[in-house]
Amino acid sequence: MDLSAPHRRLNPLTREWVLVSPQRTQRPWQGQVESVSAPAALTYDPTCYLCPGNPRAGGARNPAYSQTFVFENDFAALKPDTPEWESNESGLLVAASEAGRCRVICFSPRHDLTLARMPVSEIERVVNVWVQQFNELGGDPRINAVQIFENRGEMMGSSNPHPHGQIWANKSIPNELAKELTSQNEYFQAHSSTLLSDYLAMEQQKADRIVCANDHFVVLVPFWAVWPFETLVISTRPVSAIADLSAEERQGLADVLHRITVRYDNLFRTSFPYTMGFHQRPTDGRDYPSFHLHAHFYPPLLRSATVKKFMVGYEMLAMPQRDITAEAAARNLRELPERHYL
Ligand code: H2U
Ligand code: ZN
Repeated sequence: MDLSAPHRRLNPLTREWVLVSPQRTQRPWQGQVESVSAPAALTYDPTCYLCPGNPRAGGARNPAYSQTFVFENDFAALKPDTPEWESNESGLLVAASEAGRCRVICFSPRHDLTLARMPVSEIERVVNVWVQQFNELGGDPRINAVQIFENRGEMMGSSNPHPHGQIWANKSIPNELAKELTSQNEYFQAHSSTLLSDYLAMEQQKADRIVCANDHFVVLVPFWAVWPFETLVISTRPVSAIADLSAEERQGLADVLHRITVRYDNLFRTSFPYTMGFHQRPTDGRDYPSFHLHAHFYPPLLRSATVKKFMVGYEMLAMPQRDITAEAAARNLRELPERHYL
């Protein structure tokens, strides 16, 4: 096995391949350079639609909240009372109604903070809100999948620097979750252990792709990573949802979220953009012992605060590809300090 020559790696969660071309990191760069995103300077911005007490674009006004604040998305992509229908013309024109709910979660009243710049105790409050939202939305019989996520930074399409995330919760199982359900279920049938606990045990032995860890969570660059500094946050105990975590495990989650986001900011000394989100069991009331809770961080930056990876060309038409290996990315992240550069 020569991992310095071009090769493919398999993602066992999605069963998709990624092409790895380590020799290409030498090539010159004359492409697009993004502007550096400076952190917000104001603790309160009178024009921000997420700051406490301010009016939102939809006409509502935020309360003078002092910790976290959840509201129904004023421009929701899903509506709870969508009438049910299905249509199928010769298997070629296929459509179905989709019911659901969209919510926005403000992580902090402070406009200038980010997860990386919030104390662990405040991230823990965010974790507790996620748990409460998972239980509440998942408890609705019309909702079978609860997708918790954060788009961070303009580069990822976030509309506002105020620290916030979203939840889209809907009836049918979304594509990514469906792929992970199948693979984890088949693995569990064959091995009587979860795919991610066996994978984690292998990574803990090798240690070369682990970025940071505590007793309850491990952050690593997965063997099959597509994005340059992509990471996977895995619970050491195989639970299927954040709602199953003990109070101590929730603290552990807040701790690793703090540590990985600080490392990201320190990597290129910028407020690091990413999309992150949790994958959890469906909320259809069934048990999912094969499903292992985890979070994905998908950051777009490649080699500096201004050089972004684009998923174009061969990647759009054929398969994803990366130059920097998962091992090199993990080493970069691991060697960074856990104190914020600011
Ligand atoms: P993003 O930054 O990830 O786009 O999330 C912000 C969300 O906030 C977005 O989905 C909603 C948008 O619809 N929003 C409101 O619900 N009310 C507003 O006043 C502005 C934005
Ligand atoms: Zn704000």
